[in-house]
Amino acid sequence: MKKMMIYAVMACLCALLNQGHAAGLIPESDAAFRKRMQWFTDAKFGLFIHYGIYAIPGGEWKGKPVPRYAEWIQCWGKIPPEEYIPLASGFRPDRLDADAWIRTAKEAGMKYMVITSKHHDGFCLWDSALTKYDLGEATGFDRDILGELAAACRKHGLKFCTYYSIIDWHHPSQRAKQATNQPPMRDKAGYVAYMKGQLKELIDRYHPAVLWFDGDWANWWTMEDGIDLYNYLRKLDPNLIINNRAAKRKVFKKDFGTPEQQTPGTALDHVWEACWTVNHSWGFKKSDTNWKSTDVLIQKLIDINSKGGNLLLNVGPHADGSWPAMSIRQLKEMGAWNAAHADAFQGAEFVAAPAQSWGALAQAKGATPTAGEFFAYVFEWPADGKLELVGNAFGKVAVTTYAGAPLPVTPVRAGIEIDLSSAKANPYATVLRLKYRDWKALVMAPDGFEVSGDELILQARDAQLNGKDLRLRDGGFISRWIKRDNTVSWKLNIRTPGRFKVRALYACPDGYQGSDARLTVGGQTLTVPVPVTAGWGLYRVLDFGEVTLDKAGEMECVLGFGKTKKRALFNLKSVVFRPVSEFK
Ligand code: FHN
Repeated sequence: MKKMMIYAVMACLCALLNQGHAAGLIPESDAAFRKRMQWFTDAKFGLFIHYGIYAIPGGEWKGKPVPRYAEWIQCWGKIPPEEYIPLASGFRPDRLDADAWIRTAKEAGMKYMVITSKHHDGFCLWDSALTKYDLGEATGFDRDILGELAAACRKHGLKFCTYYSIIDWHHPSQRAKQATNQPPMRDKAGYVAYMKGQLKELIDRYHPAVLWFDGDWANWWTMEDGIDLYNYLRKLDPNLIINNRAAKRKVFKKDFGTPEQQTPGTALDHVWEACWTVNHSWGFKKSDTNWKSTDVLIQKLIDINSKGGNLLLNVGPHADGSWPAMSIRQLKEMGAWNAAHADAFQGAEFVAAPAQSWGALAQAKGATPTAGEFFAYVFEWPADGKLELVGNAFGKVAVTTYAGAPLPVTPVRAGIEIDLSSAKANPYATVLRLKYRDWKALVMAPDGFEVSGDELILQARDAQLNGKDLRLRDGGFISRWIKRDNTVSWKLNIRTPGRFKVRALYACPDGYQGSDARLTVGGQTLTVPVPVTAGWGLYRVLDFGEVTLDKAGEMECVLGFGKTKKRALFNLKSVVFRPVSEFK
């Protein structure tokens, strides 16, 4: 009986954690939470800034490139503290123009900025009374750059927010000969008091709208510590928003979840914001020229917003406070597209409509199933000019280009087909308007497969993952399919033997495509090459062809690499067996 009680309590706790709540959190009604989060969920797009003394080496040490993120150079460059700490004396943000930073963000369509007030190296971008390892004392630089940025945010109507790392390689409690991702902890109570003191300084001086924590993976930091910190901060400022890394990001989802360098496959059951870099490294890295193209960035923003999330897009300024020219260009081009499509950017909101393999869907604010307007964002222009929008039934619908030119519409089996032959594709993303009455989502397998109800749908979340690298991610897709022997498998129960069309929903961006995917079921093997898709979060249908399953009963379906192996197979959401004929 006792064991049953324990399991019951654990089940309740997991259920609560899954909802993003956790025992001991400061009480707040759902309505009050929604009110407090309103500006954030409306914002859709924010600027992330990784700025600190790590920008001085910019990913190189003693003339040699150091791998991985530049803000981690003290760790990956194996730099002893006595060599790294003196960097601070040369840190002079002379060319930091706060007004230009925030104006550029505003023109891009961003509504808030998050800056690293203290990253893992422990260097503080403000003059803290609790340490000398800060802008005021370690550099002799006498400007209050956080104060300037906060003022510029107020002037331009953006929210000023600060990032703060729980890990602190400089603080005596965690100081080590070699900085690592799991620094020691010698005096937890003392360090927590230091953190709380610094956070109070930030709140009292700069009134950040969001405190964006990081470093939650530290093995000495617990959920209880996070809840205590969260409650402490909410009491200091009841309107403050705090990200889920204040506690443990894997189980804690308040105030918002923070997928990083990845976009969930579908909407999530909590508020969320995906953070991405415009190239690869968060901090400025001289050798990092992996700039994302503007179409990828715009499609990423649309894809994330269409799933109800925010995009927090990172820029890594040079040590002097100036920005890389490419970052300025990327934000300007994003801003031009957002301004030219304002109705479909800030005027749009999430709608629980079946995803489309060619792009994304959203609705105009205030739309209802009875009447309203959808925006269709076309990333992949159909070769034949016919765009099939599956999974949505309309009583009446009129489709036009964003500018309002009518487009012919034909009803099809699982939705409508739009004739784009008279429309012109936008190089970044083309927006169509669908003014409708009486919309409803059809019964859909996730992600756009039209279903007649007798399909067999094998979802990522139901698969057995055979390979320790494979990961099932938030939003229901499998990633990290990198080892040749990695496979996923399902048990298939065939009730009506027959011939089946087999398709998968996959994502495989440029540079990873080209492997063969091999699917075996019922003693048959289907092998197809994996074409490129526009990004890891942008899924397309992969057609494996047909199989004959002529016996009823249970069988195994296994999916993996074929003979050709490139850097990855793909990200996978689902495999669908659709009956094309039945054997009576
Ligand atoms: O280790 C950090 C990393 O340097 C960077 O700050 C990212 C941005 O969210 N967060 C951590 C990695 O999860």
